[in-house]
Formats: sequence, structure tokens, C-alpha cells
Amino acid sequence: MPGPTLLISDLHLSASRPRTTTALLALLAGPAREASALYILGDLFDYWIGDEDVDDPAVRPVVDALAAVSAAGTAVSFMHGNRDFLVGARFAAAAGARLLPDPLLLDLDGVPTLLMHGDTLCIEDAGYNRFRATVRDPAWQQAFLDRPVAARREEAQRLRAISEHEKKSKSAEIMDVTPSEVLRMLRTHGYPRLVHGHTHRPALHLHPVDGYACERWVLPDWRDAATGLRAAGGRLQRF
Ligand code: LP5
Ligand code: MN
Repeated sequence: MPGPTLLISDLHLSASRPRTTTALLALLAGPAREASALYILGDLFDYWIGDEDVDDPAVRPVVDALAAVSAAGTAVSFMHGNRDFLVGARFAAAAGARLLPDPLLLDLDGVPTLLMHGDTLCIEDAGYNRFRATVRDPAWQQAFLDRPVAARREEAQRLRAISEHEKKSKSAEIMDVTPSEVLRMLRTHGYPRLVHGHTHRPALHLHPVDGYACERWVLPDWRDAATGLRAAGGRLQRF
């Protein structure tokens, strides 16, 4: 019997919150070993300035533990989030992970399941979408990665502060997914199930689409606990 599939996102690992890293290392040394696959759906890291971050002393144990669980037989996959969109090939090789496109339609025990980080579902957040279009441009990314590590880190911290400031004047609705976009994604990419993170509003939503009762599972962040979804036998459950 193949083991379960685990799905997690929004850990926001950072040297300033070592307990979250400890919780991930426990998951990787324990339950993830019995799993056949582990999907990390973005924002594993609080921010990522380029794959030089693999050598950061706070990051190295995470990369090594991912590599160990991958070598032990759990297929590890990583999707970019809005914080760690610069995770690249060097991280993937060091962690034994496969980099996933967003969205990805996955056959999860026979149930078509669309996996996304979730930021692209927030189409009414105009400020964010302008920012995203810039930083996802390959030419912009290359120019950014050509800058010295210290300058990149400073820029990332500056941007974090701007983002926190901007969010204060945005409504909760604007920062949540746009319902019409959820429906559009389900219609164009996959019934009957969508799993995403990003909003930090864990829930199971039911969306009727063209006569199908589609499920939308929103992953929790790891601020308070190490939580996610466990798929086995065609069913999803929180862990
Ligand atoms: O992250 P979260 O959940 O708190 O908020 C997000 C959106 N914010 C972001 C920005 C990230 O927090 C910071 C980026 C991480 C660093 C990556 C390192 C390398 C890149 C460095 C690039 C210079 O994603 C937030 C959403 C919220 O989710 C809800 O969905 O609202 O979006 C914003 O707040 C963005 C602002 O609206 C617009 C910011 C404009 C910044 C302009 C400065 C110019 C920067 C130059 C590069 C484009
Ligand atoms: Mn996010």
C-alpha cells in the first residue's frame, strides 16, 4: 500500500522563529517518512533572496532534512510562494526536491486535485499583482540575482516592510481569493478539488461549479502549529 500524501504551505521559516523549523524537522523525521509524497505549496521560507540562502546556517538543516526524507523514498515537491519565488535549481538539487509549476493538476488517489500557492487567486489586489508581474519577470530576476547577496537581503527586508505597511490599508476581501477566479480556475483546470495556501485562512469551502460540488481546501500557516493536509484513499484530512 502506498503511504499518504502530505500537503503543507506557509511555514515562513526564519531564523527569528526557530520553533517552526524544529516542528518541520520533526515532521520530516517522523510522519513524512511514512508518506509517499510531500507537497510544499509555497512560502516555506519567510523570504528567499536566491539559492545562496541554501548556505545560511538557519536554512541548511532544513535542506539536509528534506534531502534525507527524499533519499528515504518520499517524493518531495516544492511550489513557489510569493515569499520564496526565487527558490531555484540549486535548492532543488540540494533538497532532493522537484520544482512544481503553479497551478499543478495532480491525480491524488484518483481524485483530480488542482494545487496552487494561492496568490494568483487574489486578482483584486492590484498593488500586489503589479508587484508580482515585475518580480516574476525572468529579466528582472536575473538582474536581481546579479546583485550582491547583502544588497538583495536589504532589498527583501525593505520590501517586507512596504508590504506590511500596504496591507494595513487593504480590506480583508481584497487580500482573500476572488470567488470568480476560483471558479474560473476550477472550470479551466480541474474538477473537483482545489488545494491552496497563502491566505492563512484554513477552511474547506464548497463551490458548486457546473453541477459539480467542488472542494476548496485552504492550508493553514505554521504560526501556531505544524499543520497541513493528509491525503489517503481519495480523502483529505487535516493533521
Ligand atoms: O507576504 P504577505 O502574505 O505578508 O503579503 C503578500 C503580498 N506581499 C508580498 C511581498 C512580500 O511580503 C515580500 C517579498 C519577499 C521578498 C522576496 C525576496 C526577493 C525579492 C526582493 C524584491 C525587491 O508578496 C501583499 C498582498 C498579501 O500577500 C495578500 O495577498 O497584499 O502584497 C503587497 O503588499 C504588495 C504591495 O501592494 C505593493 C508593493 C509595491 C512595492 C514597490 C517597491 C518597489 C520594489 C521593486 C521591485 C518590484
Ligand atoms: Mn503567500
